[in-house]
Amino acid sequence: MDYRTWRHAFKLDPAKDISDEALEQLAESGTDGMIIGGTDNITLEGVLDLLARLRRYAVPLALEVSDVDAVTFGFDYYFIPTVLNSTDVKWMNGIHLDALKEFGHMMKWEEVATEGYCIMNPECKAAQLTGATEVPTKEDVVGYARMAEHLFKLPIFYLEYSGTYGDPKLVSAAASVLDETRLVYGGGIRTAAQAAEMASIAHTVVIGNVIYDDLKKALETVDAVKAVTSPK
Ligand code: 1GP
Repeated sequence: MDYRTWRHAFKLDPAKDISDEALEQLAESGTDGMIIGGTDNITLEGVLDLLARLRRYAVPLALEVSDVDAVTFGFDYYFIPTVLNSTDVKWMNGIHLDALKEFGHMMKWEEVATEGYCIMNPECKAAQLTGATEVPTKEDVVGYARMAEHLFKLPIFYLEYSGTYGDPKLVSAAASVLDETRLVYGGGIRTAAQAAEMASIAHTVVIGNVIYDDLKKALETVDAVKAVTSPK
């Protein structure tokens, strides 16, 4: 299933342990895609382990690249984050240039999608790492969304609240200015109701940490999202 139609995705952290039983339940839950990605201690070994254990299922798999040394063949998609509100150009295009110089000749561009990240929670690891230390205002969010769609023509605008539940009004503000670019929401979803709320505003909803804290609750988000009509 093409990532441009995903409504629900689970994000698995290769640095965290998870049982085969849990992986099976997640992969067969009806979710539209599984994203492998994290911030700390991402190793090729960890990525390969999840890839090998998930590839037996039909669910599409995407690698969200955070460390070039942990990239491998075998995924359906490669999501490349560029942090629009980072204060360090390294996280916007720096490591990207290094990666392209080394691997550009062997990339299959139809498998690659760039995600314009707007990091909303300055406490999260990704914010600390990339220097996204100021909370973007509503005007900032709208500006970044327009930047993603109109200036950079990115396929994905990712509002990243990682670890905290976002403000639906702010997410709506981003949604209201996007036509072509997909709005992906991630962060702090711990219940089916929260998943449904964000799915009524964003095109794709990403479920992360609750997988490791409360698998049952994580699985409940799938039907909750599917029950909601996708925004335009
Ligand atoms: C993290 O957006 C995802 O990159 C999901 O966030 O872990 O808070 O669910 P949570």
